[in-house]
Amino acid sequence: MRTQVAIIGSGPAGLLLGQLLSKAGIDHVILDRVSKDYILGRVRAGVLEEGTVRLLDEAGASERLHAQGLPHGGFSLAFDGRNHRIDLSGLTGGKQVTVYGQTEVTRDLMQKRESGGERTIYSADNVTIHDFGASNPFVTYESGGKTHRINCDFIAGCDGFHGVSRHSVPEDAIRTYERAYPFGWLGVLAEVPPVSHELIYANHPRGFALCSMRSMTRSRYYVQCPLDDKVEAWTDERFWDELRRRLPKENAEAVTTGPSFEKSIAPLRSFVAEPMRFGRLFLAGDAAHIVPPTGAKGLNLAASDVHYLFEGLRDYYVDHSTAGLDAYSQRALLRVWRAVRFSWSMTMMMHRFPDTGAFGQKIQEAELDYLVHSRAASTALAENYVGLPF
Ligand code: FAS
Ligand code: PHB
Repeated sequence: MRTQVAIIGSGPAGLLLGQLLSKAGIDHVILDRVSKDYILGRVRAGVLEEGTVRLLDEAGASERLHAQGLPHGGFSLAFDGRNHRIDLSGLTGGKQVTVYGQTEVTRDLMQKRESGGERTIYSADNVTIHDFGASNPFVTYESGGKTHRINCDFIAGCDGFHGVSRHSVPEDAIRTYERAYPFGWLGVLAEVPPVSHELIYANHPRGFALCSMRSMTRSRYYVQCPLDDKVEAWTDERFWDELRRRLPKENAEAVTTGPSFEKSIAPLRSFVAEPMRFGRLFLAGDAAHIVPPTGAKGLNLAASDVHYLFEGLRDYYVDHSTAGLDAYSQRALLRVWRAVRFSWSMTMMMHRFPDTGAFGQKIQEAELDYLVHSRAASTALAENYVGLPF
C-alpha cells in the first residue's frame, strides 16, 4: 500500500489529524493495535477547550458536541470547608470550556471517518516504523497471519504514551523529562445527576476530589488514592463515603449516590519528550507528552499538536513548503510546556503529598485563599484553564 501520511493510533490525536488531512485531500491511513470497540470502551477526558471545539468543527465532527456538550463558564475550588467559584468567562472575556466526554469525541470522529470511507486498520499487530530518517519511510504490521507494508511520505506517531513511535527513536536522539506523582486517581462513572452544574476541584486533608460529569444525568467523580491502591478495595459505598468526606458540607449533603458502572485507577505523571520530530516521524499527543488530569489538558494538548502538524503537512502538500513541518516541534513544545506547568501547579496545589503535613496543608489553603481573592491570580488560573492560544 502507498499513502502520503501513515498515522499510528486511532485515539483523538490520530482521528482528528486524519479528518483534517481528509478535508485537505491529503491521502492517509490510520493503524491501531486494538479494536474500535476497545478504544470506545476507554473512559478518559471530559473537558474541551474552545480551540479543540474549533478543530472538531473544522473536522466536521462536532454536531453532537454542540447538541449535547455542556458549556461551562466557571468551576469551583473547594477548600477549608467552603466553595469558591472561578468565573472563567468573566475573567477571560467570555471564554468557556465544554464538558463532553473523550469517548464521545472519539465516537464522533470515527463515525465521520467511516462515512467518508477513510481507511482505518484496527487490530494491527506488531506495527513497526522503518527508515523515518530517510525520505522514503514505511510502516509494517501483521494482520491475518501476513505482514503488510505501507510506503509513505510521513509517519504521524499518535500512539500514546506506551506506543511504538517514541520508542522507535534512538535514545541519543531524544530527551525526556518526567515527574511521577506518589498517588493516583480513582475514577467512577454513575448514572446519577451531578452534585453541581459545574465542576468542583476539592483540596482536603484526606486528599483531592473532583466532581465532574458527562451530562446532567451522568456523573464522573474522582478521589485521590494511594498509587498501590486496588479498585477491588473500593466498594461503591466506600467511594461515596470518601467523596462526601472531602467535599464542603453543602455539597456532601447534596451528592446523589448510585451504582457505579465504571471504576478505575489512573496513575499521574508529567512527561515531555523533546524534540517531537525525527526526520519523517512526528509525535503528537500522549506519544510526546503526558500531563496529570488536574488541569484537564491531556486531550486538549493532543488537539493543539494536531493543529500545528496538520498546518505543516498542508503547507508541504499544498504550498510545497517545509516551513510548517520544520517549525512543528518548537511550536508544539512551547504550548506543551505551558500546559505541563499549569497541570503540575494545579496538582501540587490540590493534592495531599506524603510530606504535606499540617504546615503544608496550611500553605496550600493559603495559596488557594490568595488565588480566589486576587483578580490577578484568578485571571491567570482562568486563562490557563480555558486554554492558552494556539
Ligand atoms: P491515546 O492514548 O488516546 O490513543 C493512542 C492510540 O494508539 C490508542 O488507541 C492505542 O491503542 C494506539 N496504539 C498504542 N500503541 C500502538 C502501537 N504500537 N501500534 C498501533 N497503535 C497503537 N486527559 C484529560 O484531559 N482529562 C482526563 O481526565 C484524562 N483522564 C485520563 C485517564 C487515563 C487512564 C489516561 C490513560 C489518560 C487520561 N487523559 C485525560 C489523557 C487522555 O485524554 C489523553 O490526553 C488522550 O487520550 C490523548 O490522545 P492520543 O494522543 O490520541 O492518545
Ligand atoms: C473528567 O470529567 O473526566 C475530568 C474533568 C476535569 C479534569 C479531569 C477530568 O481536570
